[in-house]
Amino acid sequence: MAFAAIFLFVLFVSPIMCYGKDHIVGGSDGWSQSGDYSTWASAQTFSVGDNLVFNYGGSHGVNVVSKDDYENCNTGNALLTYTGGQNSIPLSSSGDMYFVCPTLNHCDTGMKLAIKVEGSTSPATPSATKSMQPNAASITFGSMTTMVFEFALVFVYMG
Ligand SMILES: [Cu+2]
Repeated sequence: MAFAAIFLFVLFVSPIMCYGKDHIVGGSDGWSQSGDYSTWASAQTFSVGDNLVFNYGGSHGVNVVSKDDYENCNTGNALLTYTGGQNSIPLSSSGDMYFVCPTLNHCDTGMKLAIKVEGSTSPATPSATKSMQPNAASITFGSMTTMVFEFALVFVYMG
């Protein structure tokens, strides 16, 4: 019984505890043809565990593409496609990610976004006190999750 409770905790509660920041693409203007997404992205710090949230009207969409396809506005090779007007895309690994609108000519007119996702374990710069706080918090949550998981493993071993 206790094991079941811990198992459920590890499965469902821990991911919520590790829930990261939501980055609303384009802010209140959302994902549209009038946005400047390189400027928007340069003001953000993307970390593993964060979410990228796209809000847009009906004629738009979101394709996850390769770097080449981003640069050439090629929408025919999408790695992932999102539709529906609102998407929350989890940033689950570090590295570069590229997004374009699949609608004809929208990428060429600026509906393209490149982001760099930083690993959550990368050390914070000493000068950036504000950004150190979330990092410290995520380390604490990470350690707690590990502790709980190990505790659950002990139960499995004993059982
Ligand atoms: Cu579009």
